[in-house]
Amino acid sequence: MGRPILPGFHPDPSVCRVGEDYYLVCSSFEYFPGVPVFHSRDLVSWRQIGNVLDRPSQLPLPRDTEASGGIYAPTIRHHDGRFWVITTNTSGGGTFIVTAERPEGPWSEPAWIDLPGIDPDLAWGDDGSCWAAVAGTRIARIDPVAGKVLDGPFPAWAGTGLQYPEAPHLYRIDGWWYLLIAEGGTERGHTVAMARARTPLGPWEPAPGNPLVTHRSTDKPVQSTGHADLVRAPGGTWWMVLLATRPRGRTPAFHVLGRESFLARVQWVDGWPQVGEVGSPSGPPPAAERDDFDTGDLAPQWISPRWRPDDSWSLTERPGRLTLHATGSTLDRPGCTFVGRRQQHHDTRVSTRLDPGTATAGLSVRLDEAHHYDLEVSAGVARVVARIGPLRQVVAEQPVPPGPIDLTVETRTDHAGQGPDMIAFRVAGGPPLTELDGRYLSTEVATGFTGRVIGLYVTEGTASFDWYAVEPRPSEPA
Ligand code: 6LW
Repeated sequence: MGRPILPGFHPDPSVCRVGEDYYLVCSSFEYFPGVPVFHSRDLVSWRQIGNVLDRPSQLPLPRDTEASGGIYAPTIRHHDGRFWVITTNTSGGGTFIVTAERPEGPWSEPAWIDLPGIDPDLAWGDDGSCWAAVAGTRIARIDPVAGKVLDGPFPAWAGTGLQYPEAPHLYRIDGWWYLLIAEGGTERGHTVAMARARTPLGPWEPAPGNPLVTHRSTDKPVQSTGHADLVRAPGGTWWMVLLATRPRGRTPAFHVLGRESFLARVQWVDGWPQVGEVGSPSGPPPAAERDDFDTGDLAPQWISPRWRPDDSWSLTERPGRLTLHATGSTLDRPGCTFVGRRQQHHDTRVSTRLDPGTATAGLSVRLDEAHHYDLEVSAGVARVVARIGPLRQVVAEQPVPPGPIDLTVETRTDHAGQGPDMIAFRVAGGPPLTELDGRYLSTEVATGFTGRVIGLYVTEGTASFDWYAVEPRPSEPA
């Protein structure tokens, strides 16, 4: 079937290598902290080691930042003994560069740069000149430290004529400047294409084999392949990371995990890359995860929409628990206290032990403010609430005893293509209160660039959570 290297909402991957170590970043949109950083030794197994943007001074997201606004496609490079990330805050400030000595951080404050456009790239010439490319495609010579455009931007190769030429990356290889882009838009028509020139200013010669990658109009289980970056392994082999989706269920299929990161082998033939199968059947199998909230800080996987005010959460108020304080907002509006992790597997069970006290709190499967299913406890009653577009409804209710209670959501996708995607909700390990069709929490319904996040929330009062556990279910095919 083709396994992702980073399942769940991890789009727009960019990768670099330092010695034997690979580092990868991807887009984070309206979530804080932003731009997750991963480490790998083999390009297949990745571990998140931090977030590039972990302070509000680096990630000023207005409270009304739209879902799928915020941080678009970053590029990570290692140059001159430092790591460099260039990305765009589409909700304020535009494009900026941050640097770090170590990829886990701390990363610098932003150097904002007046270079309109998304999907910025950074590349250095043999003479030390630094070039930035943006979607469109336009290329400028820049001073990456001062955040200044020195020359340009100049128009560059903008693809074979498909819509949305974007995601440019420049590489200096064997005396050429190669320009890799995505075309066709991030949906089913997505492609990867390439051109080369002797200077960053052209003239550009398109690859004879364009598109280098596309799954459009095929029945492959991995779709929307595009937005790629290349990396050379120490032994001289080349690899591509790129985004793709895994639509499932009855036609037209839906994808519920957002755009995920995949790997493909690259071989150079007559000066151009040829790209192998996207997605490794031998990749790491889905792994269980558990957080007992016993550490001093939240693990880097925990994300919150827009901002996570210091007074909204605590790991010390009740040691060994995550305590959340309501802010006055709800999951239907920006500003709610919500701490979650990306849903990474089609078939998974996510559980938590909630001590609700007198609060209204629970476990939510969230795509955005207008698309979420919530299993919550309030005043001795557990209920399932469905918010789908303009509609909000309590779907099931059940009385529960006072004190800590286990909440579970189970997701189940129909891999045979006959039926819907299901989400079941249980309290205290009992039978499901109800099952809801998960296709309403898909990108095809909600639109946007993110994917599902399953998280802990409170809308009234103060509640604490003892642990959070993810168990991928065995039905997940490779
Ligand atoms: C983006 C663009 C894209 O920055 O989607 O798939 C946009 N590619 O390159 C948001 O991820």
